[in-house]
Amino acid sequence: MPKIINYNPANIKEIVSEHEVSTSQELDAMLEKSTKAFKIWSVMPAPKRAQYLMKANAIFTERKEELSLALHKENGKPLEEARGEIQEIIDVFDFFNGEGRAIYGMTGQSEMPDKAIMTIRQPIGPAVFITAWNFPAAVPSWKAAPALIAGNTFILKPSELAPLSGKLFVDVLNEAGLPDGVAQVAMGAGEVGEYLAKSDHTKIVSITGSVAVGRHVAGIAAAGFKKCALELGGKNSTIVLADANQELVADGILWGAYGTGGQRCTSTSRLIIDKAISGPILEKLKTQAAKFYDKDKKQSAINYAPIISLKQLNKIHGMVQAALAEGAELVCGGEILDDGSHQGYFYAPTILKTKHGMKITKEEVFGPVLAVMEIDSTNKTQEEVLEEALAISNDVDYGLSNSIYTKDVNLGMKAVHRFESGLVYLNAPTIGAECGGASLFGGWKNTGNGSRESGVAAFETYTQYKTIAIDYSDSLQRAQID
Ligand code: UN1
Repeated sequence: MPKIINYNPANIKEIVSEHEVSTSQELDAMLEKSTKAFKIWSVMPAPKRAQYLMKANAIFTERKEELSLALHKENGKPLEEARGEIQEIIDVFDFFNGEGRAIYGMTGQSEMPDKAIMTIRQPIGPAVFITAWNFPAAVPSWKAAPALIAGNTFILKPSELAPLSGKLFVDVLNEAGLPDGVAQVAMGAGEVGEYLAKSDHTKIVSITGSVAVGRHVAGIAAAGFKKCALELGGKNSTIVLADANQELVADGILWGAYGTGGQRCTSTSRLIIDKAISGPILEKLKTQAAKFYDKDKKQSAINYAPIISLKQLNKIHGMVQAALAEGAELVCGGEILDDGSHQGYFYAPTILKTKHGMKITKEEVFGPVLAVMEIDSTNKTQEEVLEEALAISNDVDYGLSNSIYTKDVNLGMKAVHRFESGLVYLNAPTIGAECGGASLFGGWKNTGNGSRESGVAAFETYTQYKTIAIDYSDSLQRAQID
């Protein structure tokens, strides 16, 4: 029986967990169970469903430290960040549990007398979640909370690079007493996700991953007319105008570009900056970035995330090398951090001075690499500088998260409206999206297909509309005729 061995990427000698890969017979049994459980779960009143989820949230809260530690080990992100991720589950559940009383529909006005028209939202059926390794606990919760509260069941297929947190997440839900088969987990690589997505039992597919995987699975979903939610890559930028608070910019870029080792979909990978102020800011960034590791020992410090795998580490290094060959200038970093002990997969926080159009300014790196593009502001108004910066920012295939630093409210608001992305920040970094309510997560262009997660719009994925017309006139009323 093939096995998944889950290593700690910060200490590759440590095995965090082992999992059997689900066989096709096991997957078939899960799919059938999911359909059966849907019959029970979907007819339960939503406020009652919320009670189960509130119980689960009490367990998440109680076990926050234990779950954070497991996540810290399997993904390698600093414990503080892992705690933030478990907190994200708690926040998402808090929000959607309240929605158990608020999955609103609408009422309208009939064109005929004594007739009422209303539209309600109902669950769709079993869902399959295919998730990535960078947020192995929070992202499953973004999908599961709205899916469950709306009355759907699910099977989670976590990334084989970080499967433990997804399994623990589903375990907690079951411990909270969910009916058997409502929440399940399947283990394996891409083919397991594909098998589940293809099944006739599956009515919803939600994926967080690469554009290539998203395109492939979306094709499968489309052929089966299944609802499909995609949350794919990003090439996020921060624009910095000359009047920005420089300390704030340095702190924001440092966190945006190097938090989680640059392995967030929302990570800052491009800095578009007025040349008049780039010197001191790059100097600040260089000094701060150096604190993430010991240059002599080539070892990472405790507050810095490793790269998830050797394959990713080599890919990142390859992209940096290619950028240098294309004419980029190395400001700092550009090396694999290894003192010879091969303990973990760390990459030095890297800054490259680039020109817009180079490959590194267009393609997602998913690592701690910042491509800087300077705008010469000599004889230009700040408005003209902003125009140039926005043209560069928007000239990529992705549209997840962008930000701008300026104290000028007019220019700031202009940018907020003109960025082509689902998330936009003013005087804040591109990472750290909040959850719930009006805070929706998702992107434009190749980042997705318009679906949104973690906020109230997630119900677009997990419910279908039903319009009900009630004629109490006791006569035949013909629409559009009488
Ligand atoms: C992701 O990278 O896919 O906005 C999720 C953030 C986090 C979630 C990122 N709350 O940075």
